[in-house]
Amino acid sequence: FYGSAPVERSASFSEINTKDITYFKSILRENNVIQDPDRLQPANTDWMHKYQGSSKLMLLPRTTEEVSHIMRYCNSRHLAIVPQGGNTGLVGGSVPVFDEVIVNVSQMNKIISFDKVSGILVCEAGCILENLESFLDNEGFVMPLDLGAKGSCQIGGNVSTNAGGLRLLLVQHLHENSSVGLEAVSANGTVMDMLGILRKDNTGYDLKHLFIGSEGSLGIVTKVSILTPPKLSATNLAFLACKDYLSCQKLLFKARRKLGEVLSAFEFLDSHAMDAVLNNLEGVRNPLPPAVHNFYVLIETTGSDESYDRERLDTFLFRLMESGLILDGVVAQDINQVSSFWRIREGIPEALMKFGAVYKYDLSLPLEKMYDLVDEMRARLGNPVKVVGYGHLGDSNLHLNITSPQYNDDILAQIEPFVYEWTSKHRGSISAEHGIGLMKANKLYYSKSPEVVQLMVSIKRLMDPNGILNPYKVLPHCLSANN
Ligand code: FAD
Ligand code: 2HG
Ligand code: ZN
Repeated sequence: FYGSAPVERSASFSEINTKDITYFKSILRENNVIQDPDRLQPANTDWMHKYQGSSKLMLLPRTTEEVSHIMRYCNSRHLAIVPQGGNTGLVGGSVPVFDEVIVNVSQMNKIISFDKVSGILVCEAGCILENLESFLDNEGFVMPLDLGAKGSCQIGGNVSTNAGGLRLLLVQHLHENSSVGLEAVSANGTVMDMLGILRKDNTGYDLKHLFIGSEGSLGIVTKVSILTPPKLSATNLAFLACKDYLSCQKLLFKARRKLGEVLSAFEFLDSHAMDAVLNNLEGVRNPLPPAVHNFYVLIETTGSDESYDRERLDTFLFRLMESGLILDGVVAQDINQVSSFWRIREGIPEALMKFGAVYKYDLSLPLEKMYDLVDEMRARLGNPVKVVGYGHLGDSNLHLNITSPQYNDDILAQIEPFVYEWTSKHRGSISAEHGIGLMKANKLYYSKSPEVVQLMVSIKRLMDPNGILNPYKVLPHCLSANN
């Protein structure tokens, strides 16, 4: 595995035998016990085609009770498990490392309830994000998160990775959304109901937070309740060009002051990301031809007063064009243009994959330093490696992507540990939103103190004493519960 120290299969885990298969067939529908290699292959391979497991078994439970039976049995047999949702994770967390049993909750995809007064949605963990978005759209509400992977990722996966995404400025982090509740099944099969649909509930430890962002290492999330805001009628999207990174920063500063509460997204991409999208994705065209600019920014506003919000944005953009902070720009005139602008930003990961191998770094860094890392990396690596910078500027979240025709140890040695040391030196985080997974399990110390890592290990040992849940992930390998 590139990007992680070699890891050995833990001898504490059993191997699947025919009795196990018979048991699983007795508690699940027979066609939800998958042994067919053709169906296992995509579940063993991650979205980037970087991590490859060799699981011989995937289970598709349909109810919390079925998940509970699976866990109880696997725990007693010491069978390791990988919880899997849409398998869009970018850190090697959602696929087996060896022969772990894949437990995929995609069949648990029902909406349980929606309260139009409170805006609280309760659903099963396997609901696909885009389906929830469409459901809520019909009800006049929106999901409080949005990501490029919405067509495949599941709400259980989103909660388990504490996914951020494109509209964190408008909505809150899942940890802050006052009504995110969940139901989870622990390693020994116990069902924990923390679904809470109340805005206020100070009855002791708020344990749902342990599951938000724990990447399947503490339990399987089976249901989610989430506070959804009403859909506001006035959305505007501008696609802008800037001459340098400093101008992007100044633009953010001014957008925060002048657009204030209606500013719902502020994304940036450099010319290398733009090139990748224009050259590698079908049907995408440059909204600002003919010039090629160094940086592009997407600004979205979301409010309730259509004409006032539009005027506010137009005045803001006009002044910045006059002052030279923006070199060129266009505001989307209709829904098709809105999606074509978003397609450019959301399509970057897919476009980069066409170059071959992609080394991905998802970093939180102080805004003013963020792009220095991209420049330094470019100088360090030289040609023909492509170094691309883009991300959620409004959240100080850089996506540094480096592409080469194949994964290569020499390139990796040029990137790591440099990138982690650089991030740590600037007091950044080595994972802003994608999580730790397998890729960064041994890198945790760059962002967390030894005392905090030790506490994480103690919690893992308490909740999963046999270490069956997503082994080799999240925690440094030498400290994993099964060691
Ligand atoms: P998976 O990939 O299946 O799993 C991810 C992790 O969660 C694994 O560790 C898995 O074991 C665990 N898990 C999954 N389901 C459960 C469950 N029910 N219970 C317990 N553990 C579970 N991420 C962002 O934060 N912001 C973005 O903007 C963003 N954009 C993306 C764009 C693209 C094109 C792609 C491919 C990925 C993007 N991601 C982004 C990363 C990824 O989509 C998110 O992390 C997403 O939340 C993962 O959901 P999933 O259902 O695919 O989970
Ligand atoms: C995004 O913001 C995703 O597009 C993916 O978080 C970022 O692929 C990446 O590096
Ligand atoms: Zn992102």
